[in-house]
Amino acid sequence: MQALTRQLGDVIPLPVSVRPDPAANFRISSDLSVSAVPEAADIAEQLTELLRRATGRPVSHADGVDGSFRILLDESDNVGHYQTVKPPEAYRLEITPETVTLRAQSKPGLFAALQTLRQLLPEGDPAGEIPGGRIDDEPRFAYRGTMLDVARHFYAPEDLRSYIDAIAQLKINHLHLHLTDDQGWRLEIPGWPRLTEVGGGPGTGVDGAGPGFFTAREYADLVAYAASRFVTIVPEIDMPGHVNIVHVAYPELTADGQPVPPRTDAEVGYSSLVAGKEETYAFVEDVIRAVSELTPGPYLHIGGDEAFSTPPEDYRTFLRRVLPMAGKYGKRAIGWHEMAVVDLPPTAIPQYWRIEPADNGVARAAAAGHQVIMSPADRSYLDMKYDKDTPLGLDWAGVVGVERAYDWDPADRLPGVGEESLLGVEAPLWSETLRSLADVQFMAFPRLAAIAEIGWTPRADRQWRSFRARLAGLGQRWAAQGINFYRSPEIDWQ
Ligand code: TNX
Repeated sequence: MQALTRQLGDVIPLPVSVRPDPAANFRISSDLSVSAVPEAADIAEQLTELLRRATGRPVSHADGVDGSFRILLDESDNVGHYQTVKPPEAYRLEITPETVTLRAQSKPGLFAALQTLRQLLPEGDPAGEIPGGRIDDEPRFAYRGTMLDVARHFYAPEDLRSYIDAIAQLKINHLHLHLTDDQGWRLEIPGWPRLTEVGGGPGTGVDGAGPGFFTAREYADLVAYAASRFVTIVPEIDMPGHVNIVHVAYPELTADGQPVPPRTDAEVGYSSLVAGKEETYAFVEDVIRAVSELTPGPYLHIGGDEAFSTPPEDYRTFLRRVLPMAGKYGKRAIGWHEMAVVDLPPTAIPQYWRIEPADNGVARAAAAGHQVIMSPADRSYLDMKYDKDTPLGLDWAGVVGVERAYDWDPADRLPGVGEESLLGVEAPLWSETLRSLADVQFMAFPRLAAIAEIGWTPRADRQWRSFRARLAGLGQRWAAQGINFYRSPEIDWQ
């Protein structure tokens, strides 16, 4: 590892305001100490651990504001760059020769400051420097997400924890888990044990290659771990399509009550819950209640995509019954954009994934005041190949290189869905072709860094040339962390 001091702005996502002061570099010395307000003891612990690892030196704990690294919660100065009240992740990071100060009004801001600082640490150099100056920063969008499909292939909780650590460094703050699909059901639901006995058993997943499921306890632990990284879990139960495994486990829910065979191919659009059957809604309500109880975050994703074998009128009937159930159990419903064919409950959020800007009710929903999440497949789908030779992934939305993932804007994607309608941006990763955490990392990194910057950095400040140069530096950190990122030839990796 080179002992070069980073430039203060050498961070992804690029901060809103960077004021370097090269005369104010902080030199790593032998008496590093961390002090924090009591509310931020957990963040102090994470900082202490990072400093120990980066410098190889001991790091002590200091009381009050006496540390060389200080973590402060600050109520004053609450006028932000975009809003009159700052978003929770707003922070200031100040580096002088004597001290490094992380300051925010709330803990998400302190955590964001910590991620910025982490990218500025002289990793592996016990005598290095942290670049001097001041950063004032806050996100463009509240929702900066990524999705992982754990249905087509399951990943163990420890793999997900490692993935959460990696995405949180990019200030990604939502992890959408696609928990169910035709080939598998990955979350235990009380009263419906066969969902996971069958749907998480051997031979599930695409090609039968990805068995496994979360017990309710494991899921709750994962949600709590994500929260410690300021990541909100967004659980998805995909309905009314993508449900073959439900019918394998519970044939009484099929149209004629007859059993159906399990399927492990990657086809879509052939299965459907039965809209005209009362048992369907008893099942769905049990699932929505259980998932809502296990999930402290505000969102529940009900899927709604590619229901090609659900007659259109049945699709509407189904959604009109099911969408209000999310609200009944205290959640805001998110659904793939297809759901916008019905009048949505006021807080519901369509997630747009189309390639071409043809509308299907999303602009109408935005006009009615709904927030939208942008995930256009030809830019943000992490399962698309980087180029035609990429060994993993699909290409139905084209190939998506790093520049292509970076050089677009969510506010331009769909007429009628501008900045003010956007809750944020999400990069989905479907797992039909993936078999391991290493495969997930290979598809996600570096492109997730591009989506993270789109979600955070002011639009006018984003430039591919700058991003490309900063990405080369981040690659070094990924390598040091053992992250299996794709060394795209578009980047001059260091
Ligand atoms: C479409 S886009 C799907 C998924 C597939 C994915 C593969 C969307 C909401 N659904 O069922 O896994 O393509 O890229």
